[in-house]
Amino acid sequence: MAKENRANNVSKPVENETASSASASKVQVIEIPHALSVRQLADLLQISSISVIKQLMRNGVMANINQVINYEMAAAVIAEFGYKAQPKSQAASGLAGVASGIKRRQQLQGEEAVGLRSRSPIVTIMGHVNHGKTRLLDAIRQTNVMATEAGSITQHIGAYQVEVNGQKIAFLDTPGHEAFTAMRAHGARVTDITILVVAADDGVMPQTLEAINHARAAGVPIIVAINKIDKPEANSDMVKQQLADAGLLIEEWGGDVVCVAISAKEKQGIPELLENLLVVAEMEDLKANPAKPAEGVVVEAGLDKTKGPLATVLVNNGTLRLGDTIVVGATWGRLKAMFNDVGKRVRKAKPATPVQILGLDSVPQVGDALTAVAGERQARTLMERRKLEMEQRPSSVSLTNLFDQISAGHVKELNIILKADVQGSIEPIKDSLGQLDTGEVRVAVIHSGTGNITESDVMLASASKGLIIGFNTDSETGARRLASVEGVDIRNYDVIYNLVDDLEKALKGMLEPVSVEVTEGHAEVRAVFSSGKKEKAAGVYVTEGKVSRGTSARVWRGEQMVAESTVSSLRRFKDNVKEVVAGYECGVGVKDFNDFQVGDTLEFFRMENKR
Ligand SMILES: Nc1nc2c(ncn2[C@@H]2O[C@H](COP(=O)(O)OP(=O)(O)OP(=O)(O)O)[C@@H](O)[C@H]2O)c(=O)[nH]1
Ligand SMILES: [Mg+2]
Repeated sequence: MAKENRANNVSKPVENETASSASASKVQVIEIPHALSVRQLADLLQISSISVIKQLMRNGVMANINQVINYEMAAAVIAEFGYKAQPKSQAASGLAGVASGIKRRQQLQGEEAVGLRSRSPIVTIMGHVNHGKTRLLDAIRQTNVMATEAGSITQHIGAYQVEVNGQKIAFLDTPGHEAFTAMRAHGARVTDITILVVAADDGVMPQTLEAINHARAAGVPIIVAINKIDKPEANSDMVKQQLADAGLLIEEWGGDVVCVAISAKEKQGIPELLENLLVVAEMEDLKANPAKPAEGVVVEAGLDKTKGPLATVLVNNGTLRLGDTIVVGATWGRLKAMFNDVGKRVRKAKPATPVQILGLDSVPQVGDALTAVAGERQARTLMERRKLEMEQRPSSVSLTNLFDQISAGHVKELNIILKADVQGSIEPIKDSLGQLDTGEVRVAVIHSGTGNITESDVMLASASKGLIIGFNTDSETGARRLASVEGVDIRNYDVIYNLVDDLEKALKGMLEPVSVEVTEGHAEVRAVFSSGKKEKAAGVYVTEGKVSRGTSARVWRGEQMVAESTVSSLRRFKDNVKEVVAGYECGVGVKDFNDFQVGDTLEFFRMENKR
């Protein structure tokens, strides 16, 4: 595509509509030093760094925001924007500051900084149902996956890699924020950039907002792809307005979010989208050290009937090599074979390259971390250590443990997912919660919406170590189940005052603990005998769990409870004992109860302070 053509996308400096035809004397002169950073150049031109990076790319220079470019490169950019560059006198040069900044950064990163190379980005596509995520993935794949030999089948391995202007980009094959957040909940940050697909005929929808909040919670930058612009009813401006309302201000409107209009169906705008992806990747300054042993993340896994356990991994640091000993989640193995995204055998995989691997002991889980180690012994040690870490991982945040977590320094920001019956309830609740910030903890509503609490909400809470507040709303069954697995606290309220009051108390460590009953065991009465003057004891057989002295007990006769009290005596043969476990017989006395009958059942329980 012609250079001039693309330059049209760049917002031109205000005073310069006629730069090309203007006489040299009218062109504004900008003084620049021998070298300066991209950011400095952007400041001088009073435009966004993204615009500078884009222009540099068009000139064949890949530079990130902190990179120092020379006078010639800067002058070329300045000219494109209709100004004239002129060397600045030495003394006034601002480069000293830049250089020291860079040096500081390198010192900060210490040895780690040595050997770091730019790596290509890993991208996830998100957006509302039917807005064209899958179609876009396919369009990118069809147009940009490196050509395979005739007849070979491109296989879906969970991720693929494309090449744009000699630069690589990796795409995760599973679109949607659910998969993205599920991985994050298990500690894996895979995605560098997310493409938010919004259909121009439908606009910003609930799951668009969800996707925005999921990406934000993860700190992953967003590029907007306004899709389906081939449709007659497409309305890009409406989408832009709605995005602005959602807090995403696109470049064209003075913000810094890159936005590209596309049609996945007509394969329109795809090259622009990919080029812009590279620009944002440059801004992110993604680095990895290919010389190190590999680290990566599992993005897909399964069992092949003939090949055994298979996993697709994305290497995010180091280089993965055939023959490497690797630990992947709770399993390990030696790398027997590796295939790239077009099914070709490869011997190594560099950072941000998806490969399918063979040789693992068992099937790992999506989101598991891969680490290359020196040998089997190191592999076993690492697996042990991971297991321990898993067990010791601080429990998730709940209202009851919140204060402890704050005191222990585990929580600096309380992330809340707020679901309410109607939109009208959300703002007042958000406002009230906003006033709860204490010096130590910030209260942040990272996602809010109307409707039931969903699995996606639970995953977001889990990944963000947050809790869910439902206002006049219900939890979906799947969400409730997932919440108990993930240890996510869901609180339901129907009065705003109570909601705010509970949170305030929790933040101050004053929340009354909720007592819950924990069953300890069951026993059957097989005999009744006298144990004191008037007291009766039951000869019981412990069928389940255990019975201990002092524990609470209920006596059941069929469906009816005939007593609730505590275990006052516990004997085995003639001896007083503290505890008797399932499978043994013993004598049990229940305080203030002397009316046992053979066939009664006893239930033992204790109360615990819990959420
Ligand atoms: N006209 C037009 N139709 C499109 C375009 N992109 C996608 N579609 C159609 O929109 C529908 C949904 O596209 P998908 O790619 O399946 O959407 P999705 O976001 O993956 O949907 P889910 O996976 O269900 O969330 C399909 O019928 C596509 O053919 C486009 O650019 N133009
Ligand atoms: Mg789809």
